[in-house]
Amino acid sequence: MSEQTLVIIKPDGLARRLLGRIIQRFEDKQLQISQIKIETLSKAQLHEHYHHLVDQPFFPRLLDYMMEGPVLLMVVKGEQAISQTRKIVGATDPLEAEMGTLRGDFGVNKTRNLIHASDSVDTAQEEIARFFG
Ligand code: IDP
Repeated sequence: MSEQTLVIIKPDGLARRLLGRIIQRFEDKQLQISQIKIETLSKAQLHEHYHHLVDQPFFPRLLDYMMEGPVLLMVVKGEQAISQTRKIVGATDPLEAEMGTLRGDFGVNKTRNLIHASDSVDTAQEEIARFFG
């Protein structure tokens, strides 16, 4: 089934000049980038996006990381795009993520894990609406 999902390449992905290699992985898997933009996210947007984590001890660190610089936001479209994208991205902790996944290959630690991808049909819809209207 064709789906859409939201991907955010976090600030270090841009600072480390990894955009080309990251986007290539999605295109290699026959997924399509249907919308794309680069933007610096505000504290308010991040509170909304990470509302399920605001009470976590690492939340201030996550906010600082996500506001280090601009992020790249994109809508990725295709067959089972949500689960395919989560597979390409890998586990939250880059030390546990499989090699060959983006986090496994390029992630630094549990906070600085390079990339975000929606985790369900409902969150994908919500996140695409939040960032692309
Ligand atoms: P996900 O990004 O793999 O879906 P979530 O649990 O939704 O994982 O967490 C959102 C983001 O918060 C992660 O991508 C990571 O940047 C950060 N994070 C999650 N858990 C931890 C943790 O235990 N320590 C530090 N940062 C974390």
